[in-house]
Amino acid sequence: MTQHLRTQVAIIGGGPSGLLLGQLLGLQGIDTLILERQTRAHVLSRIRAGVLETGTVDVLRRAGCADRLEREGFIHHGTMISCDDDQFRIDFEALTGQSVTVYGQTEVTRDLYDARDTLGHPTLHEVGDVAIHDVETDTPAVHLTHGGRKVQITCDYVVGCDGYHGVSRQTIPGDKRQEFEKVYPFGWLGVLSETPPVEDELLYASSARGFALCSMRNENLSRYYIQCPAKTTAEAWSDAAFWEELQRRLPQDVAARLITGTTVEKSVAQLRSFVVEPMQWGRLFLCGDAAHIVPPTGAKGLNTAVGDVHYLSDALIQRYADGCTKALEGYSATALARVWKAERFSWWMTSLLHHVPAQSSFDTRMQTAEIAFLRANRAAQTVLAQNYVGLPF
Ligand code: FAS
Ligand code: PHB
Repeated sequence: MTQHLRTQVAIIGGGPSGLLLGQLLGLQGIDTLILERQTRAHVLSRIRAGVLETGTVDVLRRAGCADRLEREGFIHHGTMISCDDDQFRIDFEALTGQSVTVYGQTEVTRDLYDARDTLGHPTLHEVGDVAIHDVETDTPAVHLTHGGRKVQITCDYVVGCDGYHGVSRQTIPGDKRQEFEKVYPFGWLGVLSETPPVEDELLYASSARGFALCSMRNENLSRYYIQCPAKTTAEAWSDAAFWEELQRRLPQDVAARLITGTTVEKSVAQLRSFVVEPMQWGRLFLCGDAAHIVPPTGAKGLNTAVGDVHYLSDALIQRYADGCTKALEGYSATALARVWKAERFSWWMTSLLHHVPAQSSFDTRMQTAEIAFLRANRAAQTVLAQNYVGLPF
């Protein structure tokens, strides 16, 4: 027995991209149906991004989902950068007049789910066998299984918000899509610890032993990362080994102040840069990690996803308001213009601060010289600050 459903916009993926798109469209009376492979609890168990650009906060405010963020988020007016024992600050406020907000992606996703509950639009969790059909017609469809039944959804548009491993990108014919990828020869080993952050702001540390990042979620929950070999597993690292390696990559005065403790989460993220072109095909549109991936060094993953949702939601709202499809037809070009700038910045920050295992002594000198130039040059610091706080939509 097949269940037949109808909606205006079918959204595949109930992560931040899908939930935010559903919220912005729903507030304008546009029907959406979100299809999520995992349980809600599983989605909310993920520990990912931590830094929100100014523009991201503005979009969340427009979506009516920024109340808790404004109460509990931490405004950061700058960030620290260190090279071995030397450190300096990039003053976002002085250089750009803007700041960033530290507020975990997990909390953003929780707020978006709560908002969807209030909106009352449907989300199907634990769906399977999602397949997208007829996107080159005016009547696209999504077929899936849910609760042991076959489900067929007819809709006006399909939006793939299903991340890097989702199905939507593959729906664009192989000879019509172009993929750009760089896989980095290292990963990030990240921990959450119920300890006070070592600094009031983030610290991006470059050292001969490799990269480290000191971040946080609140005054008693810290987020730390160290660059690790690509094939490392979290299980291979004891807490003691992690803390010792982190301290060896930080300036000595910072390492001396580090408060260690039992980690409550430990995971390894592989690092890659990836973009697919185009980000639309017929009545299928891609948002977020379904279309692009960045190494987390520049804190651009979630923020670039929000940029896509900003453009696509505006285009769909216009189409349903007055039938004009001009912005919809131009979505991919508009979104990619901002995506590639985020890709460049993320690649640049990653190349600057990480030591590739087999890099030459000349490459190491180039990194040292670039960090020294950044330390001393206001124009160079302004370029980093403008990209970090977020380029305009
Ligand atoms: P997501 O991957 O978050 O969500 C996609 C959703 O689609 C998932 O819930 C998935 O279950 C679902 N899905 C997949 N296939 C499906 C199917 N066939 N049918 C139905 N549903 C399906 N960014 C930062 O800025 N800073 C960071 O520190 C950072 N750390 C990260 C660490 C890891 C391990 C990962 C994977 C990413 C990290 N990111 C980070 C990037 C991350 O934050 C993404 O940019 C963000 O999750 C993008 O959100 P979505 O586009 O919604 O994709
Ligand atoms: C985090 O807090 O998880 C975080 C912050 C900044 C980054 C990456 C991750 O660049």
